[in-house]
Amino acid sequence: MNISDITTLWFWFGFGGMSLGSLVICLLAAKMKPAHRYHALLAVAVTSIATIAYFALARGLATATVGNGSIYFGRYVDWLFTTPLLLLSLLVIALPAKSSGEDSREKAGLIGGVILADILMIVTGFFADLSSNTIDKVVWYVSSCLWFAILVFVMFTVVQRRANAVSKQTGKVYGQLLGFLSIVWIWYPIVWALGSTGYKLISLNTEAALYAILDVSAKAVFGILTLVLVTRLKHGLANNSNE
Ligand code: RET
Repeated sequence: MNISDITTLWFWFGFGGMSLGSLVICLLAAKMKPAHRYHALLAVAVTSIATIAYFALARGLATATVGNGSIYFGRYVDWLFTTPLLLLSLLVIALPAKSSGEDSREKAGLIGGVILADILMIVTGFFADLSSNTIDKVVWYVSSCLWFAILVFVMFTVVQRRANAVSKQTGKVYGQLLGFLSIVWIWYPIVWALGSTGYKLISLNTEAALYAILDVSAKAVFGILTLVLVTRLKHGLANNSNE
């Protein structure tokens, strides 16, 4: 195992950022109406899982040696749990309850489909990391990117339309959060391709720094932003007597 001190420092940065994020989310939750706290529950579930993952990474527990390199498998375990929860936190905004049986089935299909594509994206990305053969690696990587493209496409089209149909404000808030999420998420396959898992154009330290900054943005900052916007939205809806 070859974890330099700087890489470990970035893991601790991730641990600190996620802990602080969890704390802020709990404080915001305390101010929310109990009926709306499920948004905070999703957000704090994500930051708590990441806090554990970063602690394990920093302590060298979530790393394995495969062939002549090391794999930070803790990242994939973290992503496998947190990315579906992050998508779910957006989906519950766009697809609220109160609907007919037919509509519920359609919603369940959408949620299941998006989350399945996400899981396949992470699993195929992990296989790409495990592959030592270049062709295998490229095939797994491209397949992961395709699942990514599919889930982003569905979130921007079908789900955005459903959010717009709920109310103008819901469509706007969903769109803002999805915009933030896409800008952060798009960097993951880029860092992966440039880093130790791909072309090795950036050092392990830079890779750890970029993932830590992306993770804190995608989880803690995104969670806080979601709660702030959702609270404002519910407030607005209450004023318009829709809720
Ligand atoms: C991999 C490599 C293969 C190609 C693609 C990837 C995408 C990963 C993504 C991860 C998102 C992680 C988040 C984590 C937590 O906050 C697996 C890197 C497309 C999009 C948001």
